[in-house]
Amino acid sequence: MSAEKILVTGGCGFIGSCFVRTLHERFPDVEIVNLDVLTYAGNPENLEEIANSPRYRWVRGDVRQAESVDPLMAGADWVVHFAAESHVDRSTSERAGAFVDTNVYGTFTLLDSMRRLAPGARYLQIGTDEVYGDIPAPQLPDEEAMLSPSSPYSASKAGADHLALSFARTHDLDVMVSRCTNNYGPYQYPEKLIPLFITNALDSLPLPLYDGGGQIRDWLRVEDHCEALLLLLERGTRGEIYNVGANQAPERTNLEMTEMILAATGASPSLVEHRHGLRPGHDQRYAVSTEKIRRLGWSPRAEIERGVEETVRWYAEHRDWWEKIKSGAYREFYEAHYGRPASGA
Ligand code: NAD
Ligand code: TDX
Repeated sequence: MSAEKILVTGGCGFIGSCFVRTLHERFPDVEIVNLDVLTYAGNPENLEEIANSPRYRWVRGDVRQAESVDPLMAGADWVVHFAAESHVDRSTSERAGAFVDTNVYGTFTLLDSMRRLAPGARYLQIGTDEVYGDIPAPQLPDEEAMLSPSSPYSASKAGADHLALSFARTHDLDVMVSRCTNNYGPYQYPEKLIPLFITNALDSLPLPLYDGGGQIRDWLRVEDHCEALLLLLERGTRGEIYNVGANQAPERTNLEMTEMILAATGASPSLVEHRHGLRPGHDQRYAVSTEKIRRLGWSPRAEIERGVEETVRWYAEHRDWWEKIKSGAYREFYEAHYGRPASGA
């Protein structure tokens, strides 16, 4: 461990908050600064348990604004960039501009600040496997594969990856890019498939399964992702890209994931509601080769059935966390997108 100050962006979101909790637990001598503007997806409650720690500080500010980023950058040893617009369904509507703005320009602002104020820091760009696009089975793209993003979300993330790597080459910065598959676990905003279906199932509400449910995602527990990111910060090679994924065998379709959620919640299969046309350009399959990070010594620990059961238990025991979200501004997006109310409320 060679860092004394770590700047994390987007730490009030799903994966960022897991990463901050992990850092806080693992590194007792490190100062953690979390820059998060709190979009609809950001929630300081995700980090309530360390809110009063003298080693942790949340600063409400925008990664797109140098005046927010610069004061936090000085002295940073690691910069870990999670902040993003992250929901594909929101990027396929008129909301797409926010994705370009935050994911591309926000990444630029952060890198430019690091170039000026912390040129010796190690930077990790949190990317996604979606940049490789729709992958025919049984292919597993490695880090050299061509990028072929399908949605404005994944295109903006591909742009961010390229910017990060361009700063490594042009300005000789210590930059790495990770590209992870779909995460699941506690504190995930209930717009993504797993938390949406779990919370709807717990309330006996319909589960809107898109396009037949035959699509494949390589589900990874968020804690396993965070372990991979720590390993990269400690042992990764500068300038390199690393895929991260569970390599589920057998691969699971969305329908199979839905059945696991139904089994774990005890909800009725009749809740499944087949929907079409809600995800234009819907990718059939995501999958990546993870040989490179596995060679560094990482492998996922969580097994999927148990992971889903534990996740269901967490949402069942934390209704206060998600009921507040589902009765707030989230309702507007839900009603516009699915054409029905988000809850019985
Ligand atoms: P999330 O939507 O839960 O959280 C995003 C966080 O970023 C929020 O706290 C939000 O307030 C903050 N944020 C957004 N715009 C900001 C801005 N302009 N300035 C400061 N903060 C801002 O996202 P997540 O699911 O935790 O994803 C985190 C990162 O991981 C993203 O970069 C995403 O692309 C990537 N990723 C996610 C997954 C997944 O399955 N969720 C998989 C691979 C990669
Ligand atoms: O209501 C739904 N019904 C449904 O069938 C929703 C929200 C999703 N789906 C399907 C679409 C996808 O095939 O489930 C699959 C997963 O969808 P999401 O949870 O929205 O995730 P995905 O689009 O795969 O993207 C996620 O993983 C990669 C994250 O949102 C990204 O931030 C990450 O980069």
